[in-house]
Amino acid sequence: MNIEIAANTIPSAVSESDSTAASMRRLMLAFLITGFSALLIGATIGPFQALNYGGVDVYPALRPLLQSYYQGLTIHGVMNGYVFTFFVTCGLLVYLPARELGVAPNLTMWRTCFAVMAIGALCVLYAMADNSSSVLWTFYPPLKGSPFFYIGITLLALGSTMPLPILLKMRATWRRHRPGEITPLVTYMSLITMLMWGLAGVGVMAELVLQLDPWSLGLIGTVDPIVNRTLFWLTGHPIVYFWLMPAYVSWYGLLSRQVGGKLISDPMARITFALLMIFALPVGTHHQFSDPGFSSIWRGILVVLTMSVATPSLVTAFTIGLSLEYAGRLRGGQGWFGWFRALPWGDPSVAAQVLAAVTFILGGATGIVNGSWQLNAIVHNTTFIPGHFHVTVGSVTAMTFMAISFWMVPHLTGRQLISRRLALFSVWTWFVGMTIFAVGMSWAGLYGVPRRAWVSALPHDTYHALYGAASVPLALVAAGGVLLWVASYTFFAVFFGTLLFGRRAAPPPVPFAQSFGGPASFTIDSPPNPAQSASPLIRALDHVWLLTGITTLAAIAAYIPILWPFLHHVTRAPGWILW
Ligand code: HAS
Ligand code: CU
Repeated sequence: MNIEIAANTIPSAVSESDSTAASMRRLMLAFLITGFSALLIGATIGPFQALNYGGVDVYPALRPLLQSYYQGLTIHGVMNGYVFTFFVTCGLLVYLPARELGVAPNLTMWRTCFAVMAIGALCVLYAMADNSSSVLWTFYPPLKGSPFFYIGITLLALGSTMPLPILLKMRATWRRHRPGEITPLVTYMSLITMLMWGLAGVGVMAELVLQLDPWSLGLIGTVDPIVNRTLFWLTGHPIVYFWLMPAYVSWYGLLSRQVGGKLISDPMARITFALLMIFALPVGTHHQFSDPGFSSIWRGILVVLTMSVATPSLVTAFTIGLSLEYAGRLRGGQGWFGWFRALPWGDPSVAAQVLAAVTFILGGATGIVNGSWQLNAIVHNTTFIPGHFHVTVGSVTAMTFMAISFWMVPHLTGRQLISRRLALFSVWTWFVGMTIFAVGMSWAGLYGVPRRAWVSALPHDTYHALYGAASVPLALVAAGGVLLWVASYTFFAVFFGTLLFGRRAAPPPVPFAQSFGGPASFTIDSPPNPAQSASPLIRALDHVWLLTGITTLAAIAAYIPILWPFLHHVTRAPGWILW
């Protein structure tokens, strides 16, 4: 297909009848449905784990479907953390830029991305379902799963980087027609996210291709656990930004329009993304504060780097906070909090994103605790950590993706949401459930309750002797889990109900936000904006390869000194199957 011919006929006013536009919509819908189907599986299992901490052991009743807590936890983490997020993100970060630029993506490449990830997801699902690979989402060796598991993860990871060349090609096409203009914001944010992820993926790819794949196939006999953990976290910290940045794309790129205002600052969004990219890779070892082999000097540097990577999120809090305030005041909100109340809370997409942002205040605060070396020693490997990540990925990412689906399913299918009220109910219940759950988990962690432990299988007396002091927070965990069940099933009723039974209506457009001083449209066939003034800093940030170079150097500088000694003191571990 000639991409440029398609480009001039795709979105803007004339696009909807175009066959490429129809293919784009179908493909985006496939990414969305597959992603949310994975969440359906993951979210169904989650509350069993919450009940486990509340002392209720449901696993014996779940046999032969689930053999153990660990099998359930592996499926939960992998389906939610990898499959759900990767599918939604790989759809979104191609679809939104294509719409913003008015340029067709390379559909063959995009379909390949889908197919590779789908095969990967099926392999992993098979390996987890037969209980051969209850190695949890971090798959730390020497725990040893089946080859299907590792090869499936390899395919998922590989597929998830495929939007990068698609984005680069679309941007190049757009720039040829609009010389001198800087990359439009949504495309910029998507591209930086994918460049960051492409670089970060090197860690886990090395781990899988050089160690875990051949090991599980019996081609090599042993692996080195510490080298593998370090390679995993080289990707494992950036992955949390691969979950966060697509949500930020929506907050910066769409939300201000959805609330009826404007984005307060386009440059702040760009600076945020550039900083997230540069700092994401070098901080991976903050997940290894308790691992042997790191010097105290490095651990000290790591604290500084971790606080640096939190800074762009603090910037986001103020930029998004002010953008919301602006819209709230335009809508007549007055005083300190009147603007907050005046936001369009009746729109489930808005409510989901604003509530997600509110939970992220707790997520950010707990992240800063984790990133402080001394405090990390108290909370590491306790339920405090899952407490933290359920108010980050479990709220910010999950709720923002739900929010996106509320306008996107109608946009893609021409079917109205079956019930705005049910959508709002699901969002509020998710918010309340996730907050109660996370507060309970974090609080219980401070009593030393271990994470990833089948505590409910202990004899009743032992459970109470060990964790009785934490009975209130653990009861909150169980209650939060049950609420999340209600929330997720209500959400899925709205999501799948809309797909199947939504009333036909004119599809809403993509709600691209306008920033102060920015043009209304960036599509390839809209009038050029030669006057679009950008500061030297913003022009510099548009040199994405420069940013990629800086990030690569930062990652090399951080990781060579760490890996070098490890590679000179090799540990050879055979595999363990403990479940
Ligand atoms: Fe984390 C562990 C540090 C952010 C996910 N993290 C995890 C794990 C996951 C995870 C999954 O340093 C566990 C992995 C495992 O299984 O072992 N994390 C941080 C820090 C940040 C952070 C410093 N994490 C995230 C995000 C995640 C995520 C985002 C997913 C999406 N994390 C750690 C550390 C560990 C860790 C250690 C290892 C712990 C251990 O020992 O194992 C920062 O990026 C956070 C910065 C965020 C902020 C908040 C900004 C607030 C905003 C909202 C504003 C509100 C508005 C609403 C606008 C500074 C943007 C207006 C409303 C009004 C009411 C005004
Ligand atoms: Cu991290």
